[in-house]
Amino acid sequence: MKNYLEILEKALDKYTSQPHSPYMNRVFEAMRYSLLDAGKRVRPTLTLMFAEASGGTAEAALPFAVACEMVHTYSLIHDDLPLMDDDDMRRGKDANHIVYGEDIALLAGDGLLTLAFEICLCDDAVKAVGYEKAARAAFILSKYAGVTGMVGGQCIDVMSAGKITKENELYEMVNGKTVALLKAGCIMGVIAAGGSEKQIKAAESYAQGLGMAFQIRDDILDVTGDPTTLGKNVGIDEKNDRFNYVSLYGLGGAQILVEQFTEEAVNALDAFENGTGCLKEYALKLINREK
Ligand code: GRG
Repeated sequence: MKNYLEILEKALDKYTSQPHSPYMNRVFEAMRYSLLDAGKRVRPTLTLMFAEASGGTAEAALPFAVACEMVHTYSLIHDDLPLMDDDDMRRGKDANHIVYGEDIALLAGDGLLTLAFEICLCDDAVKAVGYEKAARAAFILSKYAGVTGMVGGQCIDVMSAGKITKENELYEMVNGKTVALLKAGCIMGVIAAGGSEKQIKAAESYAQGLGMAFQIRDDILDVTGDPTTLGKNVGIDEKNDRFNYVSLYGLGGAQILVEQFTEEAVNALDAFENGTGCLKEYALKLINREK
């Protein structure tokens, strides 16, 4: 498998290194604190892999991969705030608001969210894929990150605290909170490469399966995981009285679901002619992830 991580780290650094005034230094520092050298980079890695599987290059898809990771990082910063999950550890270090205070953490999240769309439509992106594809990728990112996607999923979570007891409600929440942004990452890769509508649909199906598997594995790790390896606190769902796939099916049943959803993801790859080996390998690797 290519060293996608190295390419991504360099690009994330580059796109947050622009010159800025002394007044803005603090918020840029806070943005970079949560963004750089941290996280598994699952969403942007998928963007690059799908670009290659659709006959394009990882390089051309890089701005969109960066944008997706920025939106993801903003969501983590906001999610850790005392008015949301009130968590003090993220990506192996103090949460953003612990270091920078709640006001700057909020702004760092806002800064990453808006910069993401600037990058989707920046000169590099337009030169690489043209205005039309860049605009379509930005549309996809806003749609899946927004109120009918990730923000909507978070809304279900906030409003239903402790009250979700049915699988269909849980499924809807996970579809928003976790699956939606993974879909954006995968689809943007296909768009950047000029892939077909059939490939866009297949990327969406892959992300559907992978996203469900990813979240259910997350539920398992919230019980069995090691905080040092995970880089975040565990036992959060139990502490917050949250219903999840482990409370519904037990640890063994939940892991079976992880495997079934991963199989669905892998089956969706038939729509691509080449370069799906790494996407298959990646999905299978996540089945037993410990972080
Ligand atoms: C809009 C405020 C707001 C929040 C959005 C995504 C989200 C909702 C909250 C984050 C908390 C959470 C547990 C979300 C589920 C998705 C998930 C498993 C996130 C963690 O993703 P990883 O494991 O994290 O890819 P790293 O740090 O590796 O990037």
